[in-house]
Amino acid sequence: KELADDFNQALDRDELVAFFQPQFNAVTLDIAGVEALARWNHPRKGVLGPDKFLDAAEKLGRTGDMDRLILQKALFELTRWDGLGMQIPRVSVNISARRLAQPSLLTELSELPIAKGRLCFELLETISFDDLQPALSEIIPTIKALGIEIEIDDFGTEHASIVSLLRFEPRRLKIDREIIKPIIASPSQRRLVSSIIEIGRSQNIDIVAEGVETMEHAKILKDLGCHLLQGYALARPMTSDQLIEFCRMKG
Ligand code: G
Ligand code: G
Ligand code: MN
Ligand code: NA
Repeated sequence: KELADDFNQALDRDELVAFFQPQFNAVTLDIAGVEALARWNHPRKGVLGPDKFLDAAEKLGRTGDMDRLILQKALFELTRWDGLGMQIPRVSVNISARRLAQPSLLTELSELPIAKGRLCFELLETISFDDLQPALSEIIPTIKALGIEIEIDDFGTEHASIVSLLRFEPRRLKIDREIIKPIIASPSQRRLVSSIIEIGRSQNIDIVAEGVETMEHAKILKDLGCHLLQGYALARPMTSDQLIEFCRMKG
């Protein structure tokens, strides 16, 4: 409860930081992009993950403000990485239903100095299909027209129909880690992932696997034709400075 009260101050005191986790090309293992992940640098408790503050943010109605802040930080770092000559093709940020519903969103986005294809919005599968649906069918095309890519997050675990998802013509689908985890032991689970990749292929949509925790996962996913890999086996979420070092080491 105390933590929830503090969250407003976290935003006002600029205590939120963006961590970044690379997504890799499954074949070349080059960095294809990075996902920005919110962390709260709490003055007493240290670095906290979203499981500790997302509910509070939602309860206070400030998820949209948090998303705006993380987007600003992500774009600031992208410019910094470019300046250092790093090859980071794009940055992805998570977008909540609240952020999509902010009246100021499209104006704010249109003022961003962002090159086509270098920013991606990850939408939770759950966002798209309930109350926001009518508004979304206007907002999403406008976002795409600004050169921002759309990726469906946590694909396969929520209740969205595949038809309603594909209507938005996302650039990528990210398969949830609960689906990825069992692929080593379970042939049936491998076939499921293979089918999702096939759906993507038929619609010209790239597939991202998250929760790639071992190199064996990475190899199976590559062999199945999965395009992008994200997970602890390849890189953990890290600060921008750590990412800079990571890219230096990788050469
Ligand atoms: O690192 P991980 O524990 O970072 O994140 C857990 C979940 O929190 C992610 O799956 C994502 O859905 C959510 N999340 C992380 N960062 C953000 C953010 O900036 N905005 C929103 N809306 N959700 C986020
Ligand atoms: O929003 P999204 O669900 O895409 O955010 C990714 C989440 O997955 C973050 O919470 C991140 O910390 C977490 N994550 C990233 N790689 C791994 C992994 O290999 N295993 C597990 N269990 N979680 C991961
Ligand atoms: Mn995500
Ligand atoms: Na996810």
